Amino acid sequence: MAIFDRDVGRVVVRVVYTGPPGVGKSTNVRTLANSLRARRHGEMLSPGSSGGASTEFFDWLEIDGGLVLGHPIHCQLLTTPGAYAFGKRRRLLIESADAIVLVLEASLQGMIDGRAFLEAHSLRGSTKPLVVQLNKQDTADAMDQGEVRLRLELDESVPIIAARAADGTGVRETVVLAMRNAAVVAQTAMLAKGGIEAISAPAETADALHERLKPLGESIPAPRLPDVPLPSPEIPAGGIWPSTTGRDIVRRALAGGVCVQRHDLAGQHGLADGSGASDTIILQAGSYCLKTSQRRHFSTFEAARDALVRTARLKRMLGELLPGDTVLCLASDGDNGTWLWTISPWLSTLRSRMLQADDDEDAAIDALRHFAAAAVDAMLLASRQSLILDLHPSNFALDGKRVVYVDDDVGIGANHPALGYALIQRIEECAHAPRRVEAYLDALERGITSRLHREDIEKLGLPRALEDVVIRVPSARESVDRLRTIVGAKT
Ligand SMILES: Nc1nc2c(ncn2[C@@H]2O[C@H](COP(=O)(O)OP(=O)(O)OP(=O)(O)O)[C@@H](O)[C@H]2O)c(=O)[nH]1
Ligand SMILES: [Mg+2]
Repeated sequence: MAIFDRDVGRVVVRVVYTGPPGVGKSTNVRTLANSLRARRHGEMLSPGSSGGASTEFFDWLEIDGGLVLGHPIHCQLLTTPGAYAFGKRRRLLIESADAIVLVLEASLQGMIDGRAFLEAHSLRGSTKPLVVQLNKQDTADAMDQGEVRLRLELDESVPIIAARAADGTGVRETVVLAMRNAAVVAQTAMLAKGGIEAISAPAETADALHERLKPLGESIPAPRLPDVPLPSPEIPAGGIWPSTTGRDIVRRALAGGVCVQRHDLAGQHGLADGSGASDTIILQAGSYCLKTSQRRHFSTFEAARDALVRTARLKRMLGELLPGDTVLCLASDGDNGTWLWTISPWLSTLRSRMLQADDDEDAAIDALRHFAAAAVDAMLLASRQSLILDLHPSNFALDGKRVVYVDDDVGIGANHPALGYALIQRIEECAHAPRRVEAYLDALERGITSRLHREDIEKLGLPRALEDVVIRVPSARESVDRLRTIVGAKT
């Protein structure tokens, strides 16, 4: 709330930088503290900080700049914590702002987080003026302002500034616009209330604000996790893949400070529908999935590192089937050994899409078509690169419009033992819904005809694989025969 502080003879306004965890809010203010030495009052403060990289209360920097109705302006620049656990503190800080800067990462994931953040904090259409900063333009998949405006449905009145806060680009443009917004708010308040005296009050200090925030939103206690060390961005070289971008992704995944173990998913599909039992530990951390299992526990760091190198090589061979932002990371537990974790975006699998789509014919058909495309991809990998995927819909997901393989098990071999069963199982499951079966077979036919060669079919032993499967649902027989004919036509 803009006020006139008689003691300093200035109008005091507050600009608050907010946004999801790890997007670069503190980096913005730190950069300004270094570049605006002449205009700042005192150092940048981070009260209550326990020394970690994430902000727990706020960063604070006071700078001078501009005039409002002839009175000099003094601006408090603040950041909020990004971590989900500090939501109450974040809300109070946003509430106290005259103008807001929403910092987002310019990536696809940044847009998903940004949209959720806009909604959760009602920033769209808020009475507080907003500037959006698209940070980390130096990363590979950075989007431009036009695309972001469309994706976030921001109208033209909200400025979007491209930035690389780490090297200072766009930082000053952002603060200039936000301070101008805050000055307009102050001017409007002064005119509405009848002059400077009407908004006269002592300005809040950083200490006072810290006291106000202390009782709020103690970190939400993390639920008890299995006795397995979590991945960390501090892992030494050789313990993380890809080595260049991996640390940032791990940091982002853990930035929320809350991991939830998803007992409901691990092993669930195993015994129930024949895709094998599982000893997997699955954690959800914000919009990321962290996975490990007893089979990925090694007695020495070296053995775990060998497994990481092997797994990374296989992951790379997945090509387009590898989800973006996938990381392999070792986590050591002293003498108790080392665990190999996979971190990837949290995606809904084709299996869960099929289950959710039970009453929705179009959604079910869409999931089956994607599975058919994934099956053809898997056949190509098996035939041409001897890479064996576990062909079950719970192991595939949609990453945007792309089908990806989310399981860690990738085998090497000349033939794909479960191929026939994997293809026929979907027909049997949907035998009660002829439109679904037809759409699935059409999609398989298209893929097999246009993408597989006769040599692929022969190498995979596909006709034999289909003949060998025992059909358990009599009404599926005709459709299975059609699949056999499709494959037969290629040989
Ligand atoms: N590649 C790249 N990294 C950046 C950029 N800006 C900031 N970072 C890095 O992003 C990480 C997080 O930055 P912070 O400024 O601490 O992020 P924050 O939004 O304050 O994070 P919380 O306080 O946890 O919410 C740091 O490692 C920064 O160096 C940028 O423009 N490009
Ligand atoms: Mg911060």
